[in-house]
Amino acid sequence: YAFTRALCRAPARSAVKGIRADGGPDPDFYGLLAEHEAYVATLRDIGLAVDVLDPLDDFPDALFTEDVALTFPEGAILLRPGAPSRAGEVDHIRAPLAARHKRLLAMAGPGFADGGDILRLADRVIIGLSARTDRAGAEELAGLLAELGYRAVIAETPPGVLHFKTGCGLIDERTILAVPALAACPEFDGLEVVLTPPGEEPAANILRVRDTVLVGNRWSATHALLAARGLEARPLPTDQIAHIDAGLSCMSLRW
Ligand code: CIR
Repeated sequence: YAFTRALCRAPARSAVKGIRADGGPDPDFYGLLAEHEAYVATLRDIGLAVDVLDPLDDFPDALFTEDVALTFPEGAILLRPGAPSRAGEVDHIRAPLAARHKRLLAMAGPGFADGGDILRLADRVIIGLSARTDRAGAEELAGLLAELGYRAVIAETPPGVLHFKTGCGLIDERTILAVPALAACPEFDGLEVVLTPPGEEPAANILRVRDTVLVGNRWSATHALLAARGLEARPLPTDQIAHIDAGLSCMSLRW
């Protein structure tokens, strides 16, 4: 999480039609825009150089740049997002990543993987299987990660959780915040697992950036828990992006 750069994409008007599992109401466009702007401003305030790509009206979910690629100081990997409506987003992130990374690898398929299912730890990368990331995709990705020097392990995402990181996020190198359904995840071996406070399961998608942890502003018990551990926790609004099943990690690629 010692990032220096991030790549985001401004929400298109079509973002209000982004995918949601529960068929709930559309978010408010201006509210969504404000949440995205607050997020970008916060990353910049923490010290990251953030580039914001132009909105893509044909791809409502394209503001969630995290899902279409993985980025590391050593290079980037283009993924194959598991939702058919998101597959075309990859073509639009290829050139921006090629301009910013010396090495650009790409999944060839036939499997799928979403960046929201990938959690990078100090010594390994967890790939969570989900409705978006299948075993063939996870195995291909593990091979590409090895080319960049990263060891991967494959984990299960609990049923009903969209992405692996919908249910967990890094507090620090040795500590993870997770929903109770992930408490016994074997791939968390060697880490301290801190559970989300009751009723605050959606808070699990925190984002550690340098010395700061971004947390949804609705989750006061989670904020208190992080602050009690001596962390600088910054609350950010996420109510509108939550309408389309997103949280804080989804809105950027970081390296
Ligand atoms: C989707 O279903 O793909 C978007 N509506 C939300 C993506 C959230 N991304 C993430 O958790 N990394």
